[in-house]
Amino acid sequence: MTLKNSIVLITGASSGIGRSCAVKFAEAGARVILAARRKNILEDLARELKSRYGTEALISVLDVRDHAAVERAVDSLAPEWRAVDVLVNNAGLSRGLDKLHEGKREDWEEMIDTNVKGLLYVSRAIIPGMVQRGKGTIINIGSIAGHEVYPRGNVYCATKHAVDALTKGLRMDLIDTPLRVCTVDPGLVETEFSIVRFRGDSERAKAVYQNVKALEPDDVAEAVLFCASRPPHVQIAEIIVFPTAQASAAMVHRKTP
Ligand code: NDP
Ligand code: 8X3
Repeated sequence: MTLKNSIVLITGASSGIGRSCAVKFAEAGARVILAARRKNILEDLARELKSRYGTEALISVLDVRDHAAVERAVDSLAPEWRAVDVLVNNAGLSRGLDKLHEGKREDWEEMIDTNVKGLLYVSRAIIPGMVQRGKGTIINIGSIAGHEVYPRGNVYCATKHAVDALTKGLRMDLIDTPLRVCTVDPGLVETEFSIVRFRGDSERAKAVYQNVKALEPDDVAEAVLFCASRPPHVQIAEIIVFPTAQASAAMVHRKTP
């Protein structure tokens, strides 16, 4: 299915997997709506996409945790941007790696509000239009943490298990429509994810990717693009992508330096 001139809304487009998705969709000729909180980064990305691919890109400075802001952002889309063809629900984060009984309430709330409620708010605002138009692909970025739990992953893993349940539930609820619901669930990807998780502790973040060739954001974005570009009768339900040196959430082979 060609993506040329299709409208693709990507949450969390300012970094990592979301940014790579924006580049891949732009390369494929799509028009992109770039949503995240960091305006300057989105502006730079929009400029880059315009100069590299001639892409029409719209910036949406948005905190997905704010349901009123999400509704306003979608309601205020100009008519030529309204008919979103592909929604990539990517915005997400992890905070901390603590034992549950020692965890911080504010970390739990940020993860649940972003990864679960944020995804719900954006989906609720965008999907009715897709249903009305009889066309649309929703691609959630889950995680291997949505299939397996790892020590100290407790709440982050719970949010990604919730994303898995929401993906499956949504697919059932849309069964009588032409809409498609997909999930791309990566293992270890080197992005800002660990810097965010460890609140700027770059040494600790670097250690996560030490002595292992992690996935690059482009590797995941290619899987997302694959889901979106299948013929209309093909629905890729789920793709799990690991680095070659990973076999489960907690089993990563690190080369001895
Ligand atoms: P990054 O930290 O590099 O990117 C996260 C993106 O989410 C940023 O663009 C950030 O933008 C955005 N974001 C975070 N909170 C909000 C918010 N409240 N409102 C709007 N946007 C928000 O991490 P990744 O690219 O790795 O993460 C992307 C997704 O992939 C997440 O859902 C993550 O859980 C998932 N994932 C990551 C893996 C990994 O190993 N890296 C593996 C499996 C899944 P801004 O700060 O500008 O708002
Ligand atoms: C991010 C990957 O394994 O750190 O979802 O949870 S992991």
